Amino acid sequence: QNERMQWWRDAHFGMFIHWGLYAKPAGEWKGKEIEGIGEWIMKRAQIPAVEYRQLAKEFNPVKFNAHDFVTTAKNAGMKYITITSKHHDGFAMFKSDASDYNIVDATPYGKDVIKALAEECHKQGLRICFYYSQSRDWNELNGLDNDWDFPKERNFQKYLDEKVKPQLTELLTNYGPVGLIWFDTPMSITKEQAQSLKDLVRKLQPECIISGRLGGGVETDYMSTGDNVIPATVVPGDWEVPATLNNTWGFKKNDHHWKSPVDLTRLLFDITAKGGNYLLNVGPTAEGLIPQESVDILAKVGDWMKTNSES
Ligand code: JFZ
Repeated sequence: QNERMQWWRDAHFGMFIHWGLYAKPAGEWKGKEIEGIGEWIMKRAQIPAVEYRQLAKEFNPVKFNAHDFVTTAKNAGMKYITITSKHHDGFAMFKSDASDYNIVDATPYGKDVIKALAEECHKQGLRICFYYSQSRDWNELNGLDNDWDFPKERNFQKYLDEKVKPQLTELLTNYGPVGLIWFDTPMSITKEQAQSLKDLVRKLQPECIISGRLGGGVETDYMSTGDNVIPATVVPGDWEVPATLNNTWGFKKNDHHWKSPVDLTRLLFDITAKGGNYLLNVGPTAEGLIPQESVDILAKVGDWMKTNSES
């Protein structure tokens, strides 16, 4: 446990990346602005899965450059990157044999961005980590939480066996050493089901950390606070604050509510002083760019830390 956690405790600061098909509508569906966080647009607008899937046919992030992503993180002082390998919409940002609803098989782009990012992280000395939505999957008959397309009766175990476990196996086999798996919104996962996911991660990569949102009451390696929630006092143990730079995780073209570099620097010190890690999010566009505002803000956070730690 201690050995597995050491790099993470030393890291303090990481980059969260929410990137997927939802970057294409960017908060707007059929000319209407959809309220709420960008990556939830499918549910918020109750978009039928057959319709949402069409987004893949237009997803072509030709401006994506793994080197730029990792450099942006590194210059901000971040030591790890946690990227959405599959969010609640069910679309995999990596090549998957378990489901052809993935960036290589279903888009004109046809390249595995997770692979490019993992390789670049290994090269630049950052840890690559994967967010994976294990319960919610709005694209699958047997995944949880799509009640506008699919009947209430579902075989969640079948979804776990046929999609989640094979994809976790791919993620933990094809991309070298993985820093951690960030599970999310466990919903009705049972203890046995959660334990079987934990066992799988441990079997494939014993050094891989497991985040706090696995579910089923199963013990994980560290706790996540509520999103953007900072505890009032020093908290013992290992914990992390996942936080947004504006008011969304996934890209929304009309969200310009950016936090200032000085506020972010204060938050970073506040969190680390209380013993936690700060996982700060960027939401790349459908073209594959981290929004310029985010890049500029992170550069200033990095500058601030550098100038104040020298001399
Ligand atoms: C989840 C996701 O639904 C969301 O899209 C995003 O990925 C975020 C990082 O995680 O949302 C949550 C999950 C847990 C809490 C709040 C939002 N929580 O425990 O307070």
